[in-house]
Amino acid sequence: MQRYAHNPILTRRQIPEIPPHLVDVTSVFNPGAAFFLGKYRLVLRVQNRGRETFFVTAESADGVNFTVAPRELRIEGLERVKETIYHAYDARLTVLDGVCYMMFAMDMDGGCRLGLARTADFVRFEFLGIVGDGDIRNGVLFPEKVGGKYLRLDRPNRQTHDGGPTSGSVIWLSESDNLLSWRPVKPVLEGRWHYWDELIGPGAPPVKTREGWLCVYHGVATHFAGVNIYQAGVFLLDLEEPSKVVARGRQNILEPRELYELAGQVPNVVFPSGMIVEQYDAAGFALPDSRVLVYYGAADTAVGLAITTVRELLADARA
Ligand code: BMA
Repeated sequence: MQRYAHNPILTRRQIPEIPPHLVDVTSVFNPGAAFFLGKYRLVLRVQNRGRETFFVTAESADGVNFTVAPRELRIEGLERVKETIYHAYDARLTVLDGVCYMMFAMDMDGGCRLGLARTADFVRFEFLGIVGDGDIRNGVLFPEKVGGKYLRLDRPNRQTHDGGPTSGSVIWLSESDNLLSWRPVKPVLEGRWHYWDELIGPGAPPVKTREGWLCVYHGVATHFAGVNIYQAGVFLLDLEEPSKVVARGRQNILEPRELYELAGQVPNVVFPSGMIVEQYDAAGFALPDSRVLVYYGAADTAVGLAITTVRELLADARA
């Protein structure tokens, strides 16, 4: 992938003052992305100096120059959750049947939960519920039903070290009849110990291509002293049987190299969370030569953009 020449595309400086919570914010990162209602749209994770987390939307006509909305995104109905939600973050956006769905992580006392919301206008977001049992993160919804079921990839969390945040090394396929209650189907992809992707999690929602479901994910190398390295990679799932891996790239496709990826709130992080494919054929398959915009969190501090094509990502998955 090629980094956009004027990266990062969003930093704390582009976040308008939104009193009382968002004044002189610390960071903006891990955006959900979708092309919806004729515009490129992001749901940003914004953190203030209290290390409190908020969602803010942004829109763009070209996928590169974004205008950030001067208001917090409040998810209507989230107050129905009676337990404390310490942080809601890492939105993943999927347009399905003309509605934009947002799956996101919620840090709560029992661990991390997945929340689901939807919007028809990108202004009002309606909370649909907590979708999934147990400690789980990185839920990404498929853009259509497969075999009559709604599908998502997700990543159950396990304790990796005492007191540290939970993480995981297996991506699962889950299915649902109504988007609200979900069942795990099968483990799909495992971390590769000793290499770049030891811990893994889904990145952006899968994209339908003639060769399979194209998936971008993040991998964490944990075997270096000092600091973990977060990178992006790509794999391909079978179109009809998405629990089957067709191909998986051996190397990462983006790794921390630029200063804004190497230094920040969490150093050495590129965290892909949104992917927009610009062109599809009449049957809904991504065109091989379509431009692909991959949005990622850089060092948990800023938003980066990497640009490629469907063809290149498919080749990377087979390399
Ligand atoms: C992951 C998640 C992401 C974060 C990344 C790097 O486990 O918490 O939200 O960007 O770590 O800190």
